[in-house]
Amino acid sequence: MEKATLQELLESRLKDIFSIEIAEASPQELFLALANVVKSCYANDWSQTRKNLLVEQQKQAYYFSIEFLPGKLLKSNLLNLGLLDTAEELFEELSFSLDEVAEVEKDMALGNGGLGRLASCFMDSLASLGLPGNGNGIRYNYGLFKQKFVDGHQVELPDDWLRAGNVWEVRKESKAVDIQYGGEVYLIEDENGRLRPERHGGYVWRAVPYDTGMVGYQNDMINTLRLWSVEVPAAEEANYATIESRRSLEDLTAVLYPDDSNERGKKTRLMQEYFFVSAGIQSIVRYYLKLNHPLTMMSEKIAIHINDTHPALCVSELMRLLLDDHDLPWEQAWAITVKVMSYTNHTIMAEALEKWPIDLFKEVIPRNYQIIEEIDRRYLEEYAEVHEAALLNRTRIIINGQVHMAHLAIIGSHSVNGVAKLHSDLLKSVVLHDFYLIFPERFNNKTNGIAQRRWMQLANQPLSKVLDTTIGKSWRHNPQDLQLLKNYQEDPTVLQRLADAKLTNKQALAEYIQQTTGIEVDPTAIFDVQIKRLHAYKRQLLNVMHILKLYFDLKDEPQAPIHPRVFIFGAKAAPSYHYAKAIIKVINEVANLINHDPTINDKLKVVFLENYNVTLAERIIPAADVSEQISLASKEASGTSNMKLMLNGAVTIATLDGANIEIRDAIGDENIAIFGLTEEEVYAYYAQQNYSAYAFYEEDPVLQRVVNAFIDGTIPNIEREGREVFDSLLKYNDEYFLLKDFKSYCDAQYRVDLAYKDQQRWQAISLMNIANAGKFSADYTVQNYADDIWQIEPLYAHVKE
Ligand code: 26Q
Repeated sequence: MEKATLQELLESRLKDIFSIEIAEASPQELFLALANVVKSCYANDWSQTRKNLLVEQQKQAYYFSIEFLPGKLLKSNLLNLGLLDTAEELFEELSFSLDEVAEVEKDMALGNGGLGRLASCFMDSLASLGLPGNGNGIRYNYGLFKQKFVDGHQVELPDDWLRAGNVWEVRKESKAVDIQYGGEVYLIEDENGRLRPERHGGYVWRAVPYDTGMVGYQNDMINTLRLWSVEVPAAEEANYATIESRRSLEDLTAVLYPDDSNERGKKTRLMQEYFFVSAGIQSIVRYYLKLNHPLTMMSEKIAIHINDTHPALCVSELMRLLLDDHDLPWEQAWAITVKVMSYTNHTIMAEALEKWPIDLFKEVIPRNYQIIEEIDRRYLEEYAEVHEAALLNRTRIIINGQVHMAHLAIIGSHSVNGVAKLHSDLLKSVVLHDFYLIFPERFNNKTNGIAQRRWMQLANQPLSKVLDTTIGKSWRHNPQDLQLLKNYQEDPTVLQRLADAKLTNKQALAEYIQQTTGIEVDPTAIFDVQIKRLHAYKRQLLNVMHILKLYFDLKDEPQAPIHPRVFIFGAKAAPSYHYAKAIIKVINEVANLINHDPTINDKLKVVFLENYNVTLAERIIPAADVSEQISLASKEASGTSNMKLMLNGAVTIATLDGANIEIRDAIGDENIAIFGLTEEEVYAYYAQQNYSAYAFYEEDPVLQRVVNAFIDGTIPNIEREGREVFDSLLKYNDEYFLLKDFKSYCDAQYRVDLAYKDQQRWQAISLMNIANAGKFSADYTVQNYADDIWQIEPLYAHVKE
């Protein structure tokens, strides 16, 4: 599209909506008008995609996820439609900046972290690969809380993201479905001797879908992300006359649960899970029946993916529809279900595995509970002759009065995958070992990936331009072509261009830091970044301990030859995660101490940026020199910020955990700083139960000084939090082995400092990181899901050349 055409469209939208000219428009008005223009640019392709799907009847995948984390969509849609450069030029010509307009959009934060962002990267890749793939989730009225720091403590504020409306969504009233909750279900024999459920009591709520177009990268493909919102069913308005009765209904899709590991036993959470599962499965079955094929062939047209256990009820809900509404015999319904379903596990932390008390299940979803009991009974019966009773009792679905959601998902799916090689291996050998004995053929690995369009093309335009001029533009379509950069490892001009792009990004971040926190940072310092949810296992505290060590080194010897560093943190803690909040307070007070200590002479700065989210990630990642991936080996299923930072040329300090191992394999030991216990060593400690944190503390004076700093008054204002941290390390024997890994972490940090001082060498390492990041493209990951698990193919009309 020509710039002039875009301008005309924009002008006419501004007239239509606000009756104003471009020159008088505010960024808000420009955003809304431009977003509407963008929407109209893909409107035709969206309906055409749907038509093509109906005509071709190709198999489609449905990605069920209780979280999606798309961030802002304006620039991403412009990019994928091929309009980004045009829009940027136009706005410049009109003396506006597109960035200022894009800034107006609310960051769509309907997820906690890695799992939700992965779902959104997958949506981007599905559309960009021309694959028929739909998202199915919940339209929360409030996204993940906004984080503020008050006196160094985290305070949570509501994220009222829908207040000014959401331009991208389309309400589809006609596609609403009813969701049944509660009551009692009796099984009554009908004239054919078949048991039929008869429901007494209970209530029906309405699920209304809001669809958002997922725009493919320059291929005219528009997939659909369908998010469900709760409403009072029209026929029942009278029953919801009181404010209280409405409130409990409206609570259902009001908020996202802000805990990314273990929110336990909450009825509303279970109702949410059933809500988007039942709505999604009903709408899929309805669609499938339109195609006029027998239900027994459903797996030839439909693949349903269970993203972690939160949508595991897909299994019992599809069974319910096939049995109760479509009269299929159990065996047929079960065969269909297992062929249609697949499941991804995202955690090995035992405490995060989802379980529900059976009483709650009976109360909220009685018919699904009956079906789960029957799946459980038949499971024991079917395998009784093949496996020992003890094994079956450990793997059955209902154990000790609780429904085990992972067991339901595994037994009801044909595929179970982990999210990195190590993680998938640990699933087989430890976490899900019992299931591996029974269903070895179901287990496979799909290492996570990231959307390189958002994380390079959008977030890092300076580097993208360097890539274009150096290796051509093919990497924009095919991220594997980043490999071409390897030819320039020793080319000083290219290395200098990369360094210049990095500096530009660091200057921009420095300005943001100055504006938002008042802290001055030097763009020529090393920008050392740890951005992820705050969790004990991710060991932000280990990072803090190393910072304290450097602080003491400089106190002892102010001229110590360390290159200046800015440590940058971004992290939210679950509101109920007391210990994580204590760490936030500690980091903020350490920052206060160091940033204001004149003897440090600005050699160290610590910056904890508020409200880490997708938009902030897009600012931080392009400016990072060092990427902190320091979880205790075996605990981080994959990690994805490791991939984003690598793609943007940051050098990684890492334990051999999650996808870090595959990153190391891709770039070689000389281009990454590895440290710490291996997964085998961690498990050996568990087996021998002989870890003594105190022993490490006792023998290392440096470590002593650092650990003591939490309680000896060195860091002001952390009396309570410092004691909690100190106790976690010494009184409770340091569950995540920080004291054990401290020395090797400091050594790795020292190697990084040395490497940075040799700028030529550093740039070459950075280049190798960028060049090898193509492997971690979500395009590649999603292609593997499509080939191995879903068996879906690109929609014929949208295949990229
Ligand atoms: C469960 C029950 C009740 C309430 C909330 C939850 C809940 C919500 C979110 C449990 C877990 C999550 C999110 C988990 C998550 O983000 N895991 C991360 O997934 C990434 C993508 O695979 C991996 O890269 C990370 O390693 C993993 O930690």
